[in-house]
Amino acid sequence: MTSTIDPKTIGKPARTRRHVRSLTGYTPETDEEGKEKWPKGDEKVWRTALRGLDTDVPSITKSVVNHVQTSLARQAYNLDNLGAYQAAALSVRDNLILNWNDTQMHYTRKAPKRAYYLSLEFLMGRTLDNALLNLGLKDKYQEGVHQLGFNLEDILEQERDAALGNGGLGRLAACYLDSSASQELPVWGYGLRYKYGIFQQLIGPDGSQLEAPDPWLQQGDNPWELPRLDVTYEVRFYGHAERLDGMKAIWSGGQEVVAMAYDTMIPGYDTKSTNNLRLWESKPKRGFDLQSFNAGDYERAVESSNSAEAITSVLYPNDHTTFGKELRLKQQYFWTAASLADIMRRFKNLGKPITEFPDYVAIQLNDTHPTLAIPELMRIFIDEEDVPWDAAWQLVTNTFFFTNHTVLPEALEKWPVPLMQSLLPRHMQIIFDIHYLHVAVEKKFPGDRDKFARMSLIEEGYPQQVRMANLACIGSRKVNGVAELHSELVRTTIMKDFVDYYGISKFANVTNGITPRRWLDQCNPGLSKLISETLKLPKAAFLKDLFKLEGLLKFVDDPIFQKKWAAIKQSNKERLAHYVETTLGLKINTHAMFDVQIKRLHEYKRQTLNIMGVIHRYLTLKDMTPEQRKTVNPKVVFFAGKAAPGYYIAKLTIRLIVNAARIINSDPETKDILQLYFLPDYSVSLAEVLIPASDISQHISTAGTEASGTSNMKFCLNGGLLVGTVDGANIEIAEEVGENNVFFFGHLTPAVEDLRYQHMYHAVPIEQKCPPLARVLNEVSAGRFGDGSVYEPLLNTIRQHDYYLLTEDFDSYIQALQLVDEAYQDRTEWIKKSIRTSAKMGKFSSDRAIQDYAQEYWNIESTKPE
Ligand code: NBG
Repeated sequence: MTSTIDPKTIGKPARTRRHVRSLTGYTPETDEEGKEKWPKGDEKVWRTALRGLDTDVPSITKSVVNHVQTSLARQAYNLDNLGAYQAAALSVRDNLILNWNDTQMHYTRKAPKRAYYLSLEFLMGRTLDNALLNLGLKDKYQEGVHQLGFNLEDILEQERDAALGNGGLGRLAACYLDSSASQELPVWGYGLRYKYGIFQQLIGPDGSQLEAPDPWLQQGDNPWELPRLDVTYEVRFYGHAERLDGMKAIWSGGQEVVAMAYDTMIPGYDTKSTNNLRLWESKPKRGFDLQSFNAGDYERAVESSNSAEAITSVLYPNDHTTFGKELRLKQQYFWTAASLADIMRRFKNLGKPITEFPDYVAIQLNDTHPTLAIPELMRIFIDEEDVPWDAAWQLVTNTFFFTNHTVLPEALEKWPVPLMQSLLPRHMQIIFDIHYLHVAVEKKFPGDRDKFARMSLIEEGYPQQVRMANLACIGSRKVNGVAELHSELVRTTIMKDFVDYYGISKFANVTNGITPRRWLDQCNPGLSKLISETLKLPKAAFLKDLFKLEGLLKFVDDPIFQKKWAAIKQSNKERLAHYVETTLGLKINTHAMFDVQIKRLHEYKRQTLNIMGVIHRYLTLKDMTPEQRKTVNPKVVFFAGKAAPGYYIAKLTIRLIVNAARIINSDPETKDILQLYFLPDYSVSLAEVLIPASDISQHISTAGTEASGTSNMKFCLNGGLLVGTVDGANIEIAEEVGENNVFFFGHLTPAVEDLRYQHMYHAVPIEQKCPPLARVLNEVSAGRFGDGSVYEPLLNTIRQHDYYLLTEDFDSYIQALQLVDEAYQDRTEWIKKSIRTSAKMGKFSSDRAIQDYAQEYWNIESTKPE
């Protein structure tokens, strides 16, 4: 024995690990006659020992109890709801893994063209309930856990949301995974496994939003993921790129970190197909930096491991904004590099020539966040695969597809050239090379230098910036927006020059969709059951083909059906009231109309318009006599949503809502007819309680700003009506359900630009322009809802410039709300509208949206394991 160690061995594994692939991607070898060989031991012994799915109650209880005993090391004596959740989850996961294994094996054997959905966000919510539904085992597990002394509902409540996303963009990605698996399409998701997802929102004593880290992994093991120690790639940052002959280069030096895969099973509904969501975690390549250690600098040595781990430590809590943060750029490259390395390895296993890459691989870029995949694939083709530049560009532009999710100018990603040059020197070269190739544009539009400047990948300035949307556009085969109006705006504004250059056919639309499994059956089981009974169809029929809901139109005038429909809405309102009472200790009038606005806090979404409307209503009620008040339709207004931690105005809006709620809810004159709630910590799970309970929901963005919206579809599917502007998917919803079933107001998109110009250069004082709104602002200023001076910066956004045009839309908004009140008085007519609305939601299933992508973009086909 010796007490010294050889520094060369520090950080190295004791034994080198063999690269043994577990789980996915194995195919059997064949003998000389082409018969498949059993790989090891006695085939018979193996076959009798292999297990199948647990689908009957006794095997389910057995499996749950086995997990209690072994995986959890517990007994019936000390098993609480959390333990029961964990055991049930592990047991369900066993089933998922079997299906997942078969599906992956099937893909490997069949080698179909696959699509990869690259998204920096996947807002999955809870998994257990969805897995049970998709496996068709909900009733069995209900019975099984009941026999073990538990209640399934309580167990489901134990699960923490996986909240690796900010809002609509991340939830859309989650819905698309569900639809891909449900339609047996070979689609994988690729993202990052953040240690902390979107922050937990708390409300402080003064009504402000406070942020705490999201503890989603703190329950111990996450049963829904498989750490894949055998799937790792090295990712380089910094260093230098040395050009060789031609377009090739060698990139070396710098820092290398390791990406390790975590796989999450994505079960399809009513099918064995179970797809994969692969999330990458960053790790240091070595435990620490040996050179620093040898030089006696222990702290520096550990730093490098910290900096590697930092890459996937936290989801950026911004939506619609990106700052030039180095760590964010590192996240984007880390994720795209690992994903492409993985995709390339899988492609190479097929043994096909590299020129066939786009015949086997389609990659969807979810917004500009994964755009670095374009220069990265160029780098792989050119530097590693020896593909000539033009051929490589041809392959790349046949592989990628790009979805744009916003036209807000502040949301278009740009990265400073110096930052990119230092972090990704080789990619910066490639981007410049693509840029020079761009002279073709000059040829097509000779002399139009402005056009060329607008289309350039580089924005001039100090510093120069790389425009990611332009790069995503030229590197992709197709570009799409997410609702008709939005796609039209993409074509006529941010991508106009590219439309002139490439022609219109490259720029299309795929209207967003939502999964009816989670957003109808799971969140509203009562309604799903009623629909099934009424249509005399098994649930699967309409959960797989949402157009079947049209059958409900026949029952619109049936008083018995109307009554049942209304009873379900009522019980969902009571469920929400119960939630608010148990979590916040507040009592809600469930006979009032429930009016809901839930989404990220953002000026363009105009929660401010809503709260000003509520205050206006309050002031109007206060002006009434007690007799007049008796005739008023009681209303409860709910808000929920998070503000980006650095978004001052959005946070002030929350503060105003919370403080207005305190005053309004405690005013004895009005509290029976108007209540206001801000529900903290909005999440997928909270949405599942709120959405089925709403009578009316608000989607009131300034026209032309909300690309689509997806909660609007969820509310309508659950029989809630919509008050909104002529924006995003609201328009298509109205087209489907008929304009007399929605409440539209406000200026239209073409007017917005002129109005903003007027506000800028010919401003009319708010007192003249919109006296009722001026009164509301004055009351807030005067301190009616606590210290008015706090709100001045928020109020001034309306008084000065009013970029989001509240003063222009306030009057018509108040009128629309009045129409809502009047319509609600005629309850039968309201219920009819509600039924008609749900019945016409077929178009908004994410199954339809995914089929659009699969057929029109990716060119992939359904295929399922035996
Ligand atoms: C959001 C839009 C929404 C849209 C979702 C999903 C971003 C950048 N965009 O209107 O604001 O519904 O994307 O497409 O998060």
